[in-house]
Amino acid sequence: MITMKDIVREGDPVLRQRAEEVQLPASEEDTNTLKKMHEYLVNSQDPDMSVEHGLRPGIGLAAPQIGIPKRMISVLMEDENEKQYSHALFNPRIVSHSIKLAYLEAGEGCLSVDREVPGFVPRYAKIKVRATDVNGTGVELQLKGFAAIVFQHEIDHLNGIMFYDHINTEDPFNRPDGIAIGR
Ligand code: K2U
Ligand code: NI
Repeated sequence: MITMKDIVREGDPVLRQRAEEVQLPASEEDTNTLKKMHEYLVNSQDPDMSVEHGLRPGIGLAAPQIGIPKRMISVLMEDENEKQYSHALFNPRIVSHSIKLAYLEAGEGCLSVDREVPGFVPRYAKIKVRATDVNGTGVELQLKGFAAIVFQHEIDHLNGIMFYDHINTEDPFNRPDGIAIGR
């Protein structure tokens, strides 16, 4: 199982690379890696497992965060309307997005960042994502609000972008012109 010792921390160049497309149909190795990434999110959100194994709770994980520069992400979350999302995806791509922006009132964190980085992270309020799921099936997801934010955070990791790259350095709490989520 993946534990915190497997999570790469900021400063490692793998977090600043563009991850490679996964060759499909996915190999057994890539499929297994993606399943273990999803398993980390499940374990990290289980009160007993997270305490027993010292897992920092996560709602998303990207392969570069475990040192693998491949375009694979996993998401396990519930949005502001209690809609559940459970995805393990190869080669996710944002194919369209809103002009309107959104941001988390509480700001963002990252399993690869062992420090608070305060400030609003402006992102698209709505996105359409196309990908291949862990079973090899094509998926198209229309995402908005918190789910859209989480998917953008994870897809950013595939492009070597960290959440704090988006924060306004002059005025971190300058409210982006968009929807505040979690108010
Ligand atoms: O990629 C990661 O490091 C996992 C991130 C996911 C994230 C996405 C959007 C905004 C914040 C974080 C987090 O570490 S998961 C931890 C977490 C749990 C519940 C709510 C927010 C963050
Ligand atoms: Ni992150």
